[in-house]
Formats: sequence, C-alpha cells, structure tokens
Amino acid sequence: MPLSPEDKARCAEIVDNAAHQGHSIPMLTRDLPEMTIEDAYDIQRASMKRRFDRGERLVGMKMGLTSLAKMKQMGVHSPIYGHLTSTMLMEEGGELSHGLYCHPRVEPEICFLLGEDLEGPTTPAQAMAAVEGVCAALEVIDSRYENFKFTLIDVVADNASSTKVVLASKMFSPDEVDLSNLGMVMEINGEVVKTGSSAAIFEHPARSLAKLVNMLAERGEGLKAGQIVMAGGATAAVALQPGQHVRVQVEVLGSAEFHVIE
Ligand code: OOG
Ligand code: MG
Repeated sequence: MPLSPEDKARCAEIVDNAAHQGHSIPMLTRDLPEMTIEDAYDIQRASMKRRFDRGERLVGMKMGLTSLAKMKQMGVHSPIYGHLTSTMLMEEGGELSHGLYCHPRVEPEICFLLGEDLEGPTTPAQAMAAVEGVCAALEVIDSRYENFKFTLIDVVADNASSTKVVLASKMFSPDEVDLSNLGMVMEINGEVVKTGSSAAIFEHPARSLAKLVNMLAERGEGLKAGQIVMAGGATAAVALQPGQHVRVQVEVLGSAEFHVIE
C-alpha cells in the first residue's frame, strides 16, 4: 500500500530539515518499509516545494548512479534523478564550508546547459539537439542518511543526495566536442585521486540526459531551456575534509575547482 499524503509530507519535512541543518537521519524506510519508488519521488518533490517556499529556484536536474563505479560504491544499481536549486550552485574556485554538511563527498561530472525545452520520449541524439552548452563539473553529494548508507528508495526521497555543483567557467558548444570518451581526472591537493572517462557515464553522457528526460516523461514533466543537467559521477565519490583543494580536469573541456574550509 502506498504511503498516505500525511506520511509523505512528514518524510519531506524530515529530509528537508536534515539537509537544511546538516544533520544525519536514519533511513526513512526503517519506519516505513512499505514506501514505493513513486512515494520516494513524491517526497523528493514535496521537499523541493519546501525549498521553493523559502525562495530557492529550480535551476536544473541531476542524474545519479549512472556509472558502474558509483553503483558499486553505493550498492544501488538503478539510475535516479534529483532536483538542483539556486542555493546548490557554488562559484567556480569558491569555498565549501564542511561544517554545514553531514559527510560530504565529491565526484567528477559533466554538465549540460539546455538551449531548448526538452520533453520525452526522446533519444540521446534528440536530447543533444536541445543542448546549448557542455562543461566540466564537480558535484558535492551529502547523503542525509547515517553513515552515507541507503536503499534506492531512501536516496530518491533524499533528492539523490544533491548538495552543491561547481561548473567550469567555460562552456563548449556540443558541436565542438565529442563527448563519447573524454579523460577525466580528479585531484585533491594536487594529487590524482580518481581517473575515469566520460564513457563511464551511462556509456555516453547523452544517454544519461535522454534517460532523465524519459524518466520525467513518466510523470508528464520535462526540462526547460536554461536549465542545467548533471549527467552523473564518472568515478566513485571521495570524502571531503577541511583544507582540501579539489579540482577536476576533463580532456578538451578544461577544469573546475573549489576549496573546502572548516
Ligand atoms: C547518490 C547520488 C549519486 C551520482 O552522480 O552518481 C550521484 C549518492 O551516491 O549519494 O550523484
Ligand atoms: Mg553526482
């Protein structure tokens, strides 16, 4: 039996408060084992509504668990999506205050900027036709669940751990760049901590974008021109500590970086 509207509203408040205050919580399915994946996406939307009511704006969406490395690290094997709001945008070269979060991690990504609205059903090629720009990116994820452990349903309810995105300052036209196999290197304090390829992202980042559009279409939703879409981590995520300088370098697309402070 699906959850009642009251249960979903209560769950949205719990995950929203945890994200807002940077404290961790037990998995929601511990007390509500009957929760379905549809319930979890309803809770995600209800938690976004709380952010919008506080003045945040929707700036785009993210895909998660689109690479084998990420699926293996988290033990969850289905792609998911989350919503990105205005307060999640972090300035390139900026600072992340570690103390505001539960246990933040970082992962190397590729980000799309849409030049046109996009609604499913769609193919990767059709999805790419709506893309105006593509850039290197870093995503900071911070699961609100204790010990960064979750089920598929729990992580969806927690807006796919969305926390911050850092975009490279230079955007490229998708016509200029072949995204099929770009080398990606993530460095912390000048040392390489992860290497990967854009090919690891759902075999091609465009497939991740199309998958998002098709998942949204199941709810009669789509993407709008001007929105960004994070295609998903190409490698496993790495735990952050104060004092770190994090940088991603993507072949052709260039780099993005930030500092972690207390
Ligand atoms: C879930 C979010 C996954 C990605 O790029 O795969 C994600 C998590 O690992 O906490 O953002
Ligand atoms: Mg990610």
